[in-house]
Amino acid sequence: MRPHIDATACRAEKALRATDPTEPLLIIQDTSYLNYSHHPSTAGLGEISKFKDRISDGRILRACGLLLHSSLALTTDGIPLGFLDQKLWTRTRPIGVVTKSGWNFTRIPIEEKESFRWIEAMRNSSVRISDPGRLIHIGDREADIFELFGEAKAQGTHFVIRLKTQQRCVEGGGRIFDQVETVSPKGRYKLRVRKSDGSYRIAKVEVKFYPVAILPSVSKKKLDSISAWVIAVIETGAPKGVEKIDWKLLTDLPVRSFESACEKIYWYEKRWQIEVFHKVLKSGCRVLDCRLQDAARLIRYVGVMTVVAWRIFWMTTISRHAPELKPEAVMAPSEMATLNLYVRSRKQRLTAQSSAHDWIRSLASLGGFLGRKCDAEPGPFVLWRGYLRLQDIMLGISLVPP
Ligand SMILES: [Mn+2]
Repeated sequence: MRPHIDATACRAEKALRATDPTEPLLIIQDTSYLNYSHHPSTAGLGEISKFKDRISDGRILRACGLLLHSSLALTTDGIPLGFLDQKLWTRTRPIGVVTKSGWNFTRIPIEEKESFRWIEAMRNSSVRISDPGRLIHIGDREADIFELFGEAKAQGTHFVIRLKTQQRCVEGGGRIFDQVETVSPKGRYKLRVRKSDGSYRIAKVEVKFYPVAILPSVSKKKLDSISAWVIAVIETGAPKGVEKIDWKLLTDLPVRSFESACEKIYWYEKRWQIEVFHKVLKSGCRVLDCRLQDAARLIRYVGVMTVVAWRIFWMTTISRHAPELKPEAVMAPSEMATLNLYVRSRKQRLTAQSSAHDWIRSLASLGGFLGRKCDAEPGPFVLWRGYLRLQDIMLGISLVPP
């Protein structure tokens, strides 16, 4: 991953230099569970879930596979610049300590917990950028970790994280989840939410915000309280049968106006892009089909494929959000030359003056994209297929003696 991470840091620095100093760069962290339970002969895989059991030959097996924790650098326009940090591993031992009352996670120091990955990732990605103050780390409910809030302060960086812990207490008494109920809404906002069938719906939400000083949990009493702002996003009039939007976000950035709250919500909405990346990796690049028989090999394979998947994902967003970019930004000269050999009619051949958008569409056409008037921009799957074919064509050419 090293060269990719270095190149991402370089792209991130360029993006920061090219934009206004008030413009942040989003660092989206998330964990994806790669389930290889259907490959029973692969050795060295760890458990990925305590719950998802299946029965085979009368034995109960837990879902097993790899865990992937990524920190994706994303511009506020939604262009993924790459990963500033990544961790790919298998679980070798159960997490937590079993006490009389069951699993106990609070007695373990954070450095030994698996959730330490969030703190490590924040640290690693912050030190790779010259001005960590312009980074906003975004995380879902899994990132509701008290030490992570403190780490942001230590690194001089910022966060917008969704709260999970019902018990989060604040100075002056009370719990955030109870307090929110008593605060009156400051305005309304519209969210575009993805439904389970892949389509979108518009959710009307009420926005509330107020400052808090968060206390550490009882077992971490030594830690200082953290000053932050809560932004609550609560859907009103949700249609029947859908899960109502109810987000309690926490940010260390001051939220003094409704506009400022909406900006943070907008950044949090961008978190979805990492889920899109996971989909490109799994469904687009088909990493779950890989039949390597050893976890260590599988880790190396998936590691390489994350970079390939990022590139496909990046191309997809470039052709949608920055179509006028120069083609050299997305393709190597050898790839462009080969692609042009494949295009039969001289009229349709592209030149160095053609935009990245046109080149990406041409690559997609190798994957079966028809480019009719009614077609949307090419998606990751068709680009992945086009990319594979292009690599094969290039290999074929290289095998022919000059
Ligand atoms: Mn997650």
